[in-house]
Amino acid sequence: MPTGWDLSSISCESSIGDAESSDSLELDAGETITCTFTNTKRGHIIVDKVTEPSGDPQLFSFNASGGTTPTYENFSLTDDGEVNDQELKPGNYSVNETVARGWVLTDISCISSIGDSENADALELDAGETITCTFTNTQQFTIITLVCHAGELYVSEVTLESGQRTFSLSPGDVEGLTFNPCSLTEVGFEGGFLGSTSMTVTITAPPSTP
Ligand SMILES: [Ca+2]
Ligand SMILES: [Ca+2]
Ligand SMILES: [Ca+2]
Repeated sequence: MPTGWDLSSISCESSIGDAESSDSLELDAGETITCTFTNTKRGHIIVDKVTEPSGDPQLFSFNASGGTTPTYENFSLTDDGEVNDQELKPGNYSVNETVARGWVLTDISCISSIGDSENADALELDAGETITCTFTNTQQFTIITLVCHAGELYVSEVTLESGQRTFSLSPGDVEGLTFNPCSLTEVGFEGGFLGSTSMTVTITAPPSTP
């Protein structure tokens, strides 16, 4: 059997109406037996990962299901790494992503080599078809740590650009921000934005303990 092919059926017909099996043919005088071997080509499901911003090293896990011998196996991807390419028998499959913390799944698109319309959660893989699905994730800014002199409570504002993960502030960057002689305190901030190129964040430092 050539690789990428399966023997899907064998049928034998006798000209005199006998029941015939290809592994034990009983040829009678004047009989013609016609055997048909049918091979089915496997297809491919390819999944590519794209991150915004591009090339982020974050690993994304995918749950895959469907198929028997072989089954469609789970896998993980990064943007820069190889795509996942599995050779499978024609049938119904699905693939979905476990969205990593700090990321949003912003697009899934699947393209069929034979022009079918395909959805990642209900793929219909045909013989010889290649379906390529691209999962795009957009990064939220995750943890922003503001290091400040926390001798006193202050409120300030900064503007973050899309894709920006961290920032730091210096005296004079922001109106009202002053550095008092006191111990350093880390202030954690978590949030995210989509659909805009910038947002303004209000940061409130906690009261210090004397
Ligand atoms: Ca016969
Ligand atoms: Ca990629
Ligand atoms: Ca298809």
